[in-house]
Amino acid sequence: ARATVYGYPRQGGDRELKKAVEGYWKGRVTAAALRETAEELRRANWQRLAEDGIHEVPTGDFSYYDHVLDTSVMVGAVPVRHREAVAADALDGYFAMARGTQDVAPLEMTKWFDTNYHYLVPELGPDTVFAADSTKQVREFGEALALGHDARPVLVGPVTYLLLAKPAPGVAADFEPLTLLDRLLPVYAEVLADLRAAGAQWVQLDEPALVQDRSPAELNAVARAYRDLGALADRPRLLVASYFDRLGDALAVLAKSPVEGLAMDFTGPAAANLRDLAGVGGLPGRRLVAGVVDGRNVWINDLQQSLATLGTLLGLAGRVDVAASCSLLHVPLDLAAERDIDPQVGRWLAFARQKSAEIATLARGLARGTASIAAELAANRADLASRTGSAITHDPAVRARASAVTEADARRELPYPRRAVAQRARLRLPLLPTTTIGSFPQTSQLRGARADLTAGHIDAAAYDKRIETEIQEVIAFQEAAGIDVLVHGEPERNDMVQYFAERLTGCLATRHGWVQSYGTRYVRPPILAGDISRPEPMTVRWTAYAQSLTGRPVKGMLTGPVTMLAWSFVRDDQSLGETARQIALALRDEVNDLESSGSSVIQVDEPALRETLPLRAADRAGYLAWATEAFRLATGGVRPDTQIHTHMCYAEFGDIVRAIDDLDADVISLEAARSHMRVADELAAAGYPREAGPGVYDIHSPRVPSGEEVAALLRKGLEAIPAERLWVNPDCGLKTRGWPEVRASLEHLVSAAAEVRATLPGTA
Ligand code: THG
Ligand code: ZN
Repeated sequence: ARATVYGYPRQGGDRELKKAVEGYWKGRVTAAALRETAEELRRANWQRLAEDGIHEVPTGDFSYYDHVLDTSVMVGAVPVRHREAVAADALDGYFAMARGTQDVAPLEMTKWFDTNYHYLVPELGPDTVFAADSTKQVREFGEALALGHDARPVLVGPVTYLLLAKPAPGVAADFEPLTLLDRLLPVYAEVLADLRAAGAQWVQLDEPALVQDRSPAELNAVARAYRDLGALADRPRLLVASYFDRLGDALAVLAKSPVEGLAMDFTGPAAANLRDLAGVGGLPGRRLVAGVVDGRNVWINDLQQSLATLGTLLGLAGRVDVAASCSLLHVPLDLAAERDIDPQVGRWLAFARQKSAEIATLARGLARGTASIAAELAANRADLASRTGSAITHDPAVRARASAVTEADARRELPYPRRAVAQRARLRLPLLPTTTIGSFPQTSQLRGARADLTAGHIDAAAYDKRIETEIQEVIAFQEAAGIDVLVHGEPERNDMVQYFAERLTGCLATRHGWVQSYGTRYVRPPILAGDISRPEPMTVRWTAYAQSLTGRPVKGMLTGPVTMLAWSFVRDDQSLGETARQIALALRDEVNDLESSGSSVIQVDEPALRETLPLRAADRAGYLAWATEAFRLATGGVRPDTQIHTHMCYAEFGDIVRAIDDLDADVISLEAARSHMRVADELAAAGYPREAGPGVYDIHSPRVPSGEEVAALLRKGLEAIPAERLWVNPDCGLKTRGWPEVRASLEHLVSAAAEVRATLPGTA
């Protein structure tokens, strides 16, 4: 048995790639220097993999920005609007597709299945002409070969590539990119031949789209694709990889195809692949790469259990190799870089390097028998036992409280219509009230103050003073601008989940645990390691301070339980619903404390509610049940006249409007400016009965909207939502924007609200 992986963190131990690419954008790094950095990072990664015991390394998984964009380049799918830039300079053209330029918009970005990685969506149409460009794949494979590695190129498979694409601008919305399959396959054939000529024995084709519900027509396309590619004379052996869930109906299709191997996920819910594989009679005479080490979470593997799985699989395939369930792109690079993690918890954790070592150990155990890895198995057993028996993972007080939760806890005292009356009486807001989503610009002084505190250059008192000054300025601005419901601006927060994770018992922050979110942007997801509780209030001090400065309501601002979960590494030893409930109870205390300290409006953000929706339709109802319960549990303890807001980013709410209603929030703010208030229509069409603030100012652009534009959007909103229930707010938080544009935009927003308000019946 051999040890392998499908992909690896790209950024380097010190985010060298981010620095080089952003340096190139700023003109501080030459194209040659960027190429050199990239080559060195690839070399270092393959060396790490080899040192950690991986026999067959992946190539082509590296990317300056995104591997789906790289695939678009490989197949020649460059949108018309980017062709000029690409023709002028391939590298600059590549970045133009990724980020846009003064003149052209970038490709759209969206989530890579249910991970927190975002890819650039291919734009295709009936006129798309594909053309093979195997340069990058061949070069990187050649590099690994020259360094003496046994290497396997990894490509996004043709079916997944097409299923991830969308109709190009100007193409009919019902155009199905999959209809281009026959045009795309010859391009893949050419790339495969080039890789064969370069010496590749195997090529991996990633088809994660096959773990989602697929129609018979789509499954038919899979059959055709692999029949045709399989029939090619001049090609390497083909390994078709799937991950993130079970293959389901696609398994039988692939098992019947002439490919030489399958790579499958056997972790979590995908463990059902084991049963399904037996069901189709296994893969006699063929290669099975078994993803038994979770590639997207940070926990150590249960080696004994994995060996048992591998043992069963031995009887189902000609040859079994060992891998992580998916690319290691989704986990941080190296646990050894962490200095502050409690060693008690550290022994439960594995990042990319540690996972590679686990894979190597399992491959050895499979090849030479368990006796050959006796020491590793014993250490692993002890580490696992220390987790099961730990007071960190089992806090009796947290467990008792969570199991005592009743239905009534997750329900407000009065139904929404009666609360709305009580809130109107208490808040006395005008029609079309104005507010913002929570954060104000995070200036370089603020970030500097935080860095100074971390480095010990200033003490906590000096830092707090700095935050108070910032809050004073934010409150003064909002009062002067005439905003109705104010915020404190969140100057004390770095990242909206990290801030809370640092203050909750049972959560861990990392120092270097960067994971690529998109392009050169990274996050350090907190690790939800144990039972979660709140030792003391987390935000009350700043919200109460802000409220003390003004007579207008100041919104308390919290991150909701589903988003906390979605943007963290979660426990794999209990259900997500259980963890969500623990977080919800901690947040409930915070919500109640905010109310006691004088907050009449409290916002609990759930931007991740939609994006966490399970990949398979059958799993969605169960998810939405615990997700909405967690939100209601967090917010259900306040008085009827305390107004609960929530906020979600991104469009496409259509399929969860019912769930949004189930949150039982009083007011929701949503992103809408770019889609010209389509969300308002969607809410209205679904009969959404509550107050809503579809965003009227697109904060993703530095552009300042005119008062006229905002007023026009508001009038559009009024066609769908009555004035008594319509709020006026930007699309999202303002922390990434600069003060000058925020000042002007919010002034326009307030004046537009006043203008439209004056035209409403009964207000003249
Ligand atoms: N926080 C967390 N996860 C997230 C988001 C978040 N996942 C989804 C979405 N938001 C991703 N969006 C971003 C936006 C900006 C950045 C990262 C992800 C970003 N990162 C800085 C960088 O790479 O330079 C580093 C930020 C830091 O210092 O912590 O700008 O909001 N958890
Ligand atoms: Zn948002």
